[in-house]
Amino acid sequence: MQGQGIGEHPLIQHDISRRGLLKFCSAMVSMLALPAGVVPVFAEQLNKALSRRPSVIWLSFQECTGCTESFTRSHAPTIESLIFDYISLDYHHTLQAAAGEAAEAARMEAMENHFGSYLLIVEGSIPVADDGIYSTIAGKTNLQLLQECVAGANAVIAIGSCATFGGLPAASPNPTGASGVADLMESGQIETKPLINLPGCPPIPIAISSVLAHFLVFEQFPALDALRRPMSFYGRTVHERCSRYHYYEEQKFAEQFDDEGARQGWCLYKLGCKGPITHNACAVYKWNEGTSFPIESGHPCLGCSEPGFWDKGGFYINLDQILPPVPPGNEISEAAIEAGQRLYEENCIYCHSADPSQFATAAEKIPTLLRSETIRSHKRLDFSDDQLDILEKYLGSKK
Ligand code: FSX
Ligand code: SF4
Ligand code: F3S
Repeated sequence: MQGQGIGEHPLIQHDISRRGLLKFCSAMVSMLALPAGVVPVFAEQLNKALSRRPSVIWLSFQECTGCTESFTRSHAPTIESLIFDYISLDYHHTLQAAAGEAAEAARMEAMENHFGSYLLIVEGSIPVADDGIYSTIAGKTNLQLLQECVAGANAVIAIGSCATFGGLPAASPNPTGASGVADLMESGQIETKPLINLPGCPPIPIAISSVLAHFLVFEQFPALDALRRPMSFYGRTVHERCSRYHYYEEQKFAEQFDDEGARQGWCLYKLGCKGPITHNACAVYKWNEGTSFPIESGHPCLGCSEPGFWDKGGFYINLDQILPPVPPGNEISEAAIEAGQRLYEENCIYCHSADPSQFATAAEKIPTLLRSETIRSHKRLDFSDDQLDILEKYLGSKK
């Protein structure tokens, strides 16, 4: 394929013009927050990578198939879905034509032929209680299947909140011991490989195709946050880009689902919206070809892309009621330490040391500094007074 220009791109034979391909690549580059100048190289490298028909094995465990549905049905056959036509999707329970032994034989063959170089996509959580007996495929537990497939993968993409953090199947009391891929890597139950998390129930389809394209082009994942989510899609909260944000600022809140505020499209904070603490780009990219997303359709954000989705905080409970209380004086509760650590890890470590004891600024100066927005990167932060207090106390406790 050396020297092949994008004019001979396989996608072009699929009625996608060269211009269309460049337009697609420039959208991907912008979504991935890469410099605009890389578009031609991106297109060229994507061409080369797709010409090799990279092998992908897609495993589905405890889930509702919403992630696959979201990805395959949200767009008419556009270039994103054609990417899937040009990778070699060697195993996918829902999409493959083969069944039973033939399907397993296809998986074994792909693993043997591409050992060390195939990409593994995991959808759904993995039950590990009672030796994993709660979900088996072809006589193997999900955990065994995952162990086998991770061993030969060059990287793993965990898709959806179930595969990333356990999601709905891990809701209390979690009888099956449902776990996400990262936890299994951390506990040594599966081999550690480069891993990216794309949470959301379901995740945004374009985040899946962009990450896939990035990996095909650069052979590595884009910049990740502390929860292994791509910063370009999960670096900001839903709240920051919400279409109802101006109502939040004007303190115009719907108090009931059928009151005048709800009819006027006011902010849903008082109906339990978790947008202020939820990192996702759904407010920008939306679903069904950009038609809508939960808040635009009148429902508060449920925090579907955060760990603890389902158990952490009731869906309709006002955030003020679940943010940890701040004790008087300089005491700090365990819940506040946990919340402070989370605030620090999700917002501060991109510029400051991951070790909070190395944080240079005096803790008591932090609220004033952040409120003043003198530092450009602080402008995107939107901490409440309680959160600033928690952050100050947390960092103070680490000195
Ligand atoms: Fe989970 Fe995805 Fe929610 Fe469903 O597969 S993230 S339950 S949308 O389908 O895993
Ligand atoms: Fe939007 Fe929710 Fe923030 Fe209100 S609280 S602006 S509805 S994200
Ligand atoms: Fe999920 Fe909240 Fe967006 S529930 S889809 S992160 S609005």
